[in-house]
Amino acid sequence: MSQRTTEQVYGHHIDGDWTDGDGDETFASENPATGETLARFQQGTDRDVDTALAAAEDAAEAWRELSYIDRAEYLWDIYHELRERTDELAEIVTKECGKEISEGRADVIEAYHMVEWAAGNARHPHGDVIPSEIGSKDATMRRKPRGVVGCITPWNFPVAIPFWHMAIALVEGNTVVWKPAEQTPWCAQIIAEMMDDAGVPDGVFNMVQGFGDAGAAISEDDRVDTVLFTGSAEVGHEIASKVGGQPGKLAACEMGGKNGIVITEEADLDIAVHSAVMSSFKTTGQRCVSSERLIVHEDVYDEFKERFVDVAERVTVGDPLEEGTFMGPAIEAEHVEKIREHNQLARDEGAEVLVDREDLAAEEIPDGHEDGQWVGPFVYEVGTDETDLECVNEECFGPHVALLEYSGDIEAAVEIHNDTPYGLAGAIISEDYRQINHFRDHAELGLAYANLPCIGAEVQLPFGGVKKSGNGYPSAREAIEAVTERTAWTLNNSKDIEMAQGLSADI
Ligand code: UN1
Repeated sequence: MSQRTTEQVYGHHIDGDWTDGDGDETFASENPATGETLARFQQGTDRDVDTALAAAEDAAEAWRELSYIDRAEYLWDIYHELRERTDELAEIVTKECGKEISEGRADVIEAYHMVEWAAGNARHPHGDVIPSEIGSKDATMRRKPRGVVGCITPWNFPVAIPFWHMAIALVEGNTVVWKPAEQTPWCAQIIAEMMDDAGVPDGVFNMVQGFGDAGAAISEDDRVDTVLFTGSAEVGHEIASKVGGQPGKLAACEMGGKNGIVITEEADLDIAVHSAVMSSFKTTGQRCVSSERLIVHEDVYDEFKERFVDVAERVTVGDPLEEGTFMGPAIEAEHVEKIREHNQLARDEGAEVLVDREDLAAEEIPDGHEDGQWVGPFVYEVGTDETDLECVNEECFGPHVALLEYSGDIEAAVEIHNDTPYGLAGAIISEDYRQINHFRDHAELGLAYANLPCIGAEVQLPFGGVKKSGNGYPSAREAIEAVTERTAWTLNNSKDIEMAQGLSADI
């Protein structure tokens, strides 16, 4: 099932059927490490989205009538398949998005963790019993599915993030129309095959391959009740303002950040270097939680800088399928260009460049990988009076990281940390609990870590950001809020009508 041919063109999955859809255009999935074409796919049109939404609407009523536990049964099948095929799927993730193989595996593992959480949660309470002022009244909160959920997902977690959205939406009784990232259609095809194999009823799950126009057609359609989006700030802000602003519609968007790590004078520098290298360079800096700012106290600055630069100079950038490679390629040529532009911006703004592996040396590029999208670490320093430079405020989404030296106390560090329009993930490295607690209470973040990298969140935690990083949590427990309505359900057990707030019931 996972063998693909480049002759066949794979289609969409709409209303329980595989279909080529309405369009004539096709697009290719490419291995960013080699430039090789992996498979070809149909490019979805507005009409395909329309057909998928009609199917999702038709299927909604019967799906919501099933019990939570019956709906979860479909996901348990997928859970077992993801577990059984982890290594095979990890290789596909790595081939299609270039993440090194342990990350490919972690992506699939994160996916089945999410499926396990969502399906297991079907047996947990889904409402509240709430006290009433009136003894004879039963007051409760009951949940109902919102209806049709549009899911728009990124390429960097091509298996995990689709399940963040869809596992929750489906178990809660919604039907789904999904537009996967155009860079990872092969992973999407496999997920759709799993839904098909699990026998998810026709129209409950629909997948339309394609580009941003197909995503926009989903998010802007009135039949969609909730949009779950994870991806770039540019697209997320557009969806949040267009969709979130419409009465009756809801958008939970999680976007990027200009994530920072504060390394205080009380830091264990082994932990500091290790955490910073993981946070800045894993996934070639292409996680929305990757760190692009290291805010380091003057007392430890020189030593930290020397050790960090040393590792950044020698981390392996190479064949992502080889165990032990630290960083694979960037996702595509256009993105390499964007990373280069960010690096150039730092140079133009007068930053002191400490590591420049933008052009990898020819001997670093593995044989047969000459057409890969290679770009290595870029590290620079700027003064603390330069925190308004564009290079330290705009997200690069690459292995591009600034060192900022600070003096003074933890308050000063947190002030620099917060001086960005974003607020997704961040960390403090310190052995002093007062500094750690100050960071916990004052850093403007959705995900805050102490003495750890700021990547690698677990699925049972809330995942989302503050400020420009998002307006919602499209995963785990918090995603339930986005895909359900809450009804305050009140029942009178008496023959008399008695009102709250002392309101007279006399007529
Ligand atoms: C993303 O960065 O786009 O916390 C998602 C992490 C992963 C998810 C990252 N669990 O690093």
